[in-house]
Amino acid sequence: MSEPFRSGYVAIVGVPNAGKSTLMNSLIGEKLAIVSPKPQTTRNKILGILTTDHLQAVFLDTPGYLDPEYPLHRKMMESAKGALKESDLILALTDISIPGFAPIHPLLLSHLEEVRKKPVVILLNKTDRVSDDIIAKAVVFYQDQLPAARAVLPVSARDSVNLDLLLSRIGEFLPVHEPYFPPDDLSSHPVRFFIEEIIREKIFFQFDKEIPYSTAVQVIQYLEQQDRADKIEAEIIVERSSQKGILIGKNGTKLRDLGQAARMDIEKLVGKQVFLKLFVKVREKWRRDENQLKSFGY
Ligand SMILES: Nc1nc2c(ncn2[C@@H]2O[C@H](COP(=O)(O)OP(=O)(O)OP(=O)(O)O)[C@@H](O)[C@H]2O)c(=O)[nH]1
Ligand SMILES: [Mg+2]
Repeated sequence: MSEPFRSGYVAIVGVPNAGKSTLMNSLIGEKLAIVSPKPQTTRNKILGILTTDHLQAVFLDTPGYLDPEYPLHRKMMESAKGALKESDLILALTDISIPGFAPIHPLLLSHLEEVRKKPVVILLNKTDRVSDDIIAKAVVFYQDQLPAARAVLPVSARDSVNLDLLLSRIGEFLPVHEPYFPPDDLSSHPVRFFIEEIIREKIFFQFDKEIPYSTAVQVIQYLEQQDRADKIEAEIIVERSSQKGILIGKNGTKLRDLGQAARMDIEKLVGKQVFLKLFVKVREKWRRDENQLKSFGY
């Protein structure tokens, strides 16, 4: 007799920069979630779907756990908590390349306590950067941090090391259930969302200091055109006019570079050529304003 089909939601949580988005992308085999070397890249709960012959795992990539400093941070922590509540299985990702290891964030521990009946698997990520000795020490350190965890598994999200094993462990924990999504679906977010994320990713790569953290992106127009490039207009929202100047650059060069980099990825996403027009707008203190946060999708 064949095994019954299993299906469920799998939350991926952990500190900023641990490699949560990288892990989800590697598991799914597509670059769905944006990734950057800077912390706090992910701001929303991002859904990614993996369907095999035996199972459907609906992954929820989340913003990294941090001490909230402003309302945007609080929204980010709410969305991580929401993912924990929706999930059937929790993958707690750690970065073991950090010397001495970082303890699991206290806010994550308290959120896990609220969902303590759910299985948690600890993933020790970035094993490609450390020795076997460090991996062995990390197993002990994190099992001690979270004694209720059902398993501790070393992985490299970037190099796809141990992900087959992880997938079979995921299968063990998912309930017997019909698939939630059609087998070919990779996500449930609209194309606009991914376009905004791609532009944000390029900002994370091309700008430093507070700029990536002070920007939001909104697609304001998407005009599909037959036999011609689609027309996309997007606004980049910043908090101060000085930031607007930095984003635009001398003679508009910075904004042009940004638009070019984003356009290439957007074209891969939509599978055709696009015209991308970017505008920069100042919305003072948007990160602290509930209404603006909502209108920007947070
Ligand atoms: N060496 C190595 N680097 C990795 C691995 N996984 C992720 N990274 C790198 O770590 C950095 C952060 O990766 P992300 O996937 O953006 O991390 P995240 O946990 O989603 O971060 P936030 O969204 O900011 O919370 C990127 O530079 C990745 O390339 C890994 O297994 N090995
Ligand atoms: Mg991320």
